[in-house]
Amino acid sequence: MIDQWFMPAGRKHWADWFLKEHHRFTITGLSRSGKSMLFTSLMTMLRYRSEGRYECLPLLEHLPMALVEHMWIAPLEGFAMFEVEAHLDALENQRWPAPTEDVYGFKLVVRLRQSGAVKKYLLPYTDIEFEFIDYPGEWLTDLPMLQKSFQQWSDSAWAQQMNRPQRDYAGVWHDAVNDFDFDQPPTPEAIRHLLEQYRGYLSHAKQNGITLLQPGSFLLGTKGYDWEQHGFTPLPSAVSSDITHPWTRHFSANYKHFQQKWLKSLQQKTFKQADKQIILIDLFEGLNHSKQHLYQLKETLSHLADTFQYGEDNWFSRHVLRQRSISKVAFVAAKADLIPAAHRDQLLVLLKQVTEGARARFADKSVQFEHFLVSALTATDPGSTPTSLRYINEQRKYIEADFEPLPDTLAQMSAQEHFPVLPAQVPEDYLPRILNGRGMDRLLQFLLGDQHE
Ligand SMILES: Nc1nc2c(ncn2[C@@H]2O[C@H](COP(=O)(O)OP(=O)(O)OP(=O)(O)O)[C@@H](O)[C@H]2O)c(=O)[nH]1
Ligand SMILES: [Mg+2]
Repeated sequence: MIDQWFMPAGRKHWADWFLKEHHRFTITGLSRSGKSMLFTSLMTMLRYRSEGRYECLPLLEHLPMALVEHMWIAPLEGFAMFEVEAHLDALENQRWPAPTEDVYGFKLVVRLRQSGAVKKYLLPYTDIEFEFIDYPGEWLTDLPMLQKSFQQWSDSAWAQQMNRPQRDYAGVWHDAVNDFDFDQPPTPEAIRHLLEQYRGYLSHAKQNGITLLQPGSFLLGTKGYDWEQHGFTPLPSAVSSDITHPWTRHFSANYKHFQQKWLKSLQQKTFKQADKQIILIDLFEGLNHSKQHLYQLKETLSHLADTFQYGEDNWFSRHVLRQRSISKVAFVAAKADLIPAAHRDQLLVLLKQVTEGARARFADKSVQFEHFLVSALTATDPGSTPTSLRYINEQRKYIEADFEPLPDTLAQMSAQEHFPVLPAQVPEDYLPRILNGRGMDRLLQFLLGDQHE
């Protein structure tokens, strides 16, 4: 049996089977939650640290370091390379990375040295590949549409727009629908008019911190889904309940097209099985607006729970990390530097409340949850008191701001209350600030580390 492995063909087979272990991480994060900044920091840290010959790699605390021979970053097959240079250029010019409009990837390859005498001879190294995929957050919120018919989606979209906070931004769109004559045939002009109105609502609501916006893909530029050709909008239930209605027929057909030609391939390519799940959450947008916005975020996260997928036991886990196959999900609050250290415990409490609905969906599964805070780029400095921070404002003045404590619970927050978010700009010394990012080691440990800490 062993003899076979010495033969080139056998060795090759062995190599294909065991030498390449893939671990895929898609960070699940809504639009503007900080995914691209997080990947930019992650890649920059990995680069710097791997060039530093790993001595300063607390991130790999749980990986037997004697086994690591070398690690490097490489393009990911089938994906355009994650635009780290463009993002670093933006930071160099004191701008945050631009919103993502397409899918990008990269991989971290960790080459392991085998320690056992026999293994060492048979397997001079093992490449473990960690794949990272970045995508526009708008794509994510569209995935639950795969499970719905046009009519179901249309009805749920209406219902959501009738509730606050969405209702506050839907007035123009609702007026346009009230004034619209659905007895006219769905001509290209009439369709365009309705689509423009609906897109107007989506982008207005997005600018005002709404996360539950479907289809989010309609908000992106020209690279994604061709909504001008194959777009649709929700229809009043009097129309959508009649499947023979010309508007219902037309939009149902476009909706199916969206599911088949767009969402299915998106799910297969971009949101394929991930080994561990990180759900990146921006609480500041909600805090900036209102309590209803935070409840709305909570609702969005529980809708997304259906699209979460979990990894299974694999060779790497069993033999290198000695894990059992327990799924693990980390809910991570991004941009923690936007709040003083004195209030961060409260932010964590709020994070746990916002994820309650999503967690309840897994009550019957063996899933472990972690909650922690991260800042990919610590753009603020401690202020003169424990409750203040210093930061660079939009006029590029370095100023200090003091913070009220966050509410103890969401329920305690009054309907009018809101917590303005700091418009912190990118500091000139962004690089050391990336390398000292808060919570990044915890994040990497979660991704690469032992499950039984
Ligand atoms: N202070 C601070 N702000 C951050 C941090 N990370 C992201 N931001 C802010 O959040 C914004 C969105 O971050 P991105 O990384 O572009 O978010 P994204 O999830 O990639 O967004 P999409 O590409 O639109 O899906 C940035 O433009 C920054 O203003 C951080 O670590 N600290
Ligand atoms: Mg992005």
